[in-house]
Amino acid sequence: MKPAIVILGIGGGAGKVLATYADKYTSDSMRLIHVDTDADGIAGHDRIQTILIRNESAHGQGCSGDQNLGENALEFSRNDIQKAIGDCDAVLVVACLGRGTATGGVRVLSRLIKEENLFGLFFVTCPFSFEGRTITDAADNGIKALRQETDIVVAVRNDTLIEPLPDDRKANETFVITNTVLADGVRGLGDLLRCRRGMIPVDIGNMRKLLKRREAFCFIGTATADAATVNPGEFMDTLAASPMLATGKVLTDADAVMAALIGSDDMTIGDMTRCLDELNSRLRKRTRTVIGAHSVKDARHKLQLTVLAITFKCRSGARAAADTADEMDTESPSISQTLPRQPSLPFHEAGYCLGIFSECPATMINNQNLDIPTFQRNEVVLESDEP
Ligand SMILES: Nc1nc2c(ncn2[C@@H]2O[C@H](COP(=O)(O)OP(=O)(O)OP(=O)(O)O)[C@@H](O)[C@H]2O)c(=O)[nH]1
Ligand SMILES: [Mg+2]
Repeated sequence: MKPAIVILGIGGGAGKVLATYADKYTSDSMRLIHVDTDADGIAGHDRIQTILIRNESAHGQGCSGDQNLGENALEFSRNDIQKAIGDCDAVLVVACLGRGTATGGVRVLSRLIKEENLFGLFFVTCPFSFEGRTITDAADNGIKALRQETDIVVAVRNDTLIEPLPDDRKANETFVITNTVLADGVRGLGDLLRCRRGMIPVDIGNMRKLLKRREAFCFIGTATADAATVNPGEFMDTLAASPMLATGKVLTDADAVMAALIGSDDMTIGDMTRCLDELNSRLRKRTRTVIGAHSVKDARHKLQLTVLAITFKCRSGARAAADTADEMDTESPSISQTLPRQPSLPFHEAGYCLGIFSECPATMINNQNLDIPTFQRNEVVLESDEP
């Protein structure tokens, strides 16, 4: 049968995440492909199809951080990759950005996925800050370029994977844990993709709108429960205790939440409703949500919930204020009554005031008004028909 979704890891870091995924999710039917320029990094796992690129610039020893080499290498092996993903209809690309193969190669993959008319979702990590500016800047630029070319980029900062862990945890164990959290993220995104055609389909259009060209970072949580005995409250407590969500109020503070509930075919409508209601009850009123649910045969009487809590890099003033008001409404109504009120200031009366308060002169340089229009300050993304 045609595999609907392919998980394609590119570069050394992604290979380790894929290997962790293959070990942990043994019964899942996703097809896994690992593409790398480094023979040593190739995930030697019998569930993972590998494509080792050896061209004149990458001789099987990696790209040593050179993104142009990475891009050329992927371009060189484009036919092999095309053949490997050809019969799927969605590709989940996993890439740890910052060095050569993945950062250069994702550009080629995003073009290829578009040309093949496939649905592409990019799951990328940004380097640990201790790796230094050169690598973190390379990853930042790579992610910016990728966001211009493709709609759905889900990014995780490696730093957020280790923040919850105690300082005295052994470094090698820490990497095992971070790769497990990332493998869970891959699983969750795969579930979201599976839910595109589920009972409650994930609204991909909405997901695209939320993430399009926007700097967003995500935190991943997962929980599993027995379908026969699930208690929605405990289920959600388990989710909230996942390593990346356990630090503070990640879930409640999220700007957007994407969630997929996958159950076996004996999942009841009652359990499904109660679990998703419980999840919604733990979010702010204004958190935007994309939620899907699906039942599958291979779920072995389990319910599996994955949540991506998404934070936009710069919250707009309006949104932050709305969130504060939200918090006051729901958490401490008495505070809102005691806070001093700032008198409201009128806006400029000119035909197009750009949301500037009266008596504040515009920032004019060389006869040009450099004040930023309100909608841009608020990071409002304008929808257009342009591809
Ligand atoms: N979370 C996690 N991140 C990793 C791991 N290994 C590497 N990374 C991250 O991935 C980034 C890129 O490293 P690689 O994936 O090895 O680079 P590459 O894409 O293979 O590029 P070249 O080695 O230059 O060919 C690093 O800077 C790290 O931030 C890992 O095991 N876990
Ligand atoms: Mg490498």
